[in-house]
Amino acid sequence: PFALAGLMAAITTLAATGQAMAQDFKPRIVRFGYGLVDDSNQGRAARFFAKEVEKATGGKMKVRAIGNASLGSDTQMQQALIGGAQEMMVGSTATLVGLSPEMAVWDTPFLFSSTKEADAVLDGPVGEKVKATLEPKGMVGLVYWENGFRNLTNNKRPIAKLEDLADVKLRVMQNNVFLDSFKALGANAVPLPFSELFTALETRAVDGQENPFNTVLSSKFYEVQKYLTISNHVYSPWIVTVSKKWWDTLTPAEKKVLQDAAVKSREFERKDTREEAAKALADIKTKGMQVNELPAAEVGRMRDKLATVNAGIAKTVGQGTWDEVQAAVKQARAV
Ligand code: TF8
Repeated sequence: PFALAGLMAAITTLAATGQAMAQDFKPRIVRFGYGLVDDSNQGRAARFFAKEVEKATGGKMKVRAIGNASLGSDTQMQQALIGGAQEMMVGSTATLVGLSPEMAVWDTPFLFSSTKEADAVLDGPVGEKVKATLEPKGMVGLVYWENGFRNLTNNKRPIAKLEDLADVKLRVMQNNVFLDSFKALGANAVPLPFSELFTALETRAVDGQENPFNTVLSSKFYEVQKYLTISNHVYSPWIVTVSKKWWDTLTPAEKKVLQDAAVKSREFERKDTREEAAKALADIKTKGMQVNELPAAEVGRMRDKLATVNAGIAKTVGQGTWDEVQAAVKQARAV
């Protein structure tokens, strides 16, 4: 009977805490926008995040994961977050460079050579520091997700040597590092929002693009692209952000729920992305794309050519941030 009484007391306490917690949360609708299709690593992680938040708030805070750039391209959503017209989004760090120049450091070609390095640096002190530069611009960065290592696709030919890029009209993200990088490689680089990319490829307005395997699959680029060249020329992070205007209206308990769910979503997303990427090449071949690996010697030439953009990146992000990132990579590599 004694044990039973203890158990009853414990249950009562639990119920009371549960109730008090539910009362901590006001009913809120959170519009969480993203650019890829629903059936993508981005979409799956956005829905995972939504479920976590609903669970933690007893259904009070409802996250609507809205994909396909239905709420706008990355840059349009950023403006909506800053203005307070939208609560949350996830998108490329590369599209934030116009607002926060420090973000350009993640666009450094060949910065990371493994996902282990990427995780350590992005989740470490310098990653936090770069993330924090968003706050004065009107956005709060929660966590980095993995977009992944980028590879080339195009309709002209397999890229077997650098010179093969010469007359390729290549879509790049809207950011000077990407523009300068591909110009340095000799391609005809054209900046375009991701939301316009499929149509641009389909109508042959551009010949090619570069993105991780996952996106080549989820966005069905294999339908409109013949050749895929494995180059792994840069690792792209995504970043989950919140409107600062809206963030400032939240209680500490609500902020904590979002932060905790974001960290859980990061673990989920990276695992999911890596599992998908590991199987992707076989899927891409089945879909009919011709796949080649950029020969090591040519990767070396690509690296050399791209090293010329590094000085520009260091200037954009500040020498201090550049040095900190380089040191963090070195440290991660040594572990
Ligand atoms: C790109 C990026 C995209 C992201 C996504 C829409 O090529 O790699 O994956 O911007 O959030 O634009």
